[in-house]
Amino acid sequence: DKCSLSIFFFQLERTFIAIKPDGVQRGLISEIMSRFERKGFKLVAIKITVPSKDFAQKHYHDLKTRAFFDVLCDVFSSGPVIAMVWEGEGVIKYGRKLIGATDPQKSEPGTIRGDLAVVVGRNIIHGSDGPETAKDEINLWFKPEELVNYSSNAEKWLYGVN
Ligand code: IDP
Ligand code: MG
Repeated sequence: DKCSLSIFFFQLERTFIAIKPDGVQRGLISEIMSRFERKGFKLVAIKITVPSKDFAQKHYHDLKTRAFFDVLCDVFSSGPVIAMVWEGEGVIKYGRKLIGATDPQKSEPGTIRGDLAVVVGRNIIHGSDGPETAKDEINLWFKPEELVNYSSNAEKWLYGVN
């Protein structure tokens, strides 16, 4: 019937995005989320949680040899984080564009860090840097059943599929 025909098939690329404790404390949750939402990306998982330091070290394990690793993990576990998974075509790479450069001083105006942050140690948001890290980070932060599969009404207008 007509209902079962209205199932759309998309490249279900997903990325892990976190609003860090400094972004939460500064009241930037909805500001940051709206940039992903208005772009056309789809929220498929979200939670608010205070990561333990041990969990922060797992999340940032790639950086464990860096001098700033300990401070980074302290800041990251210092308060609530908004952990999210966003879905859409090209969301991993384009999510990084929305976020801007690691150092807010080098982030372009119009990006999240360019518009809303000043120093690298308080750059308010995390985003996966590639397909492998996206998969690993989503698995670290969420159980499979916490990821919600649904089609949004906007998809046919975003992607032009009908
Ligand atoms: P990214 O968040 O843009 O992916 P990464 O190189 O993965 O950047 O570093 C993770 C986080 O570590 C950064 O977002 C930033 O908060 C922090 N960081 C990176 N480089 C420095 C530094 O040179 N000094 C202090 N903190 C840093
Ligand atoms: Mg990174």
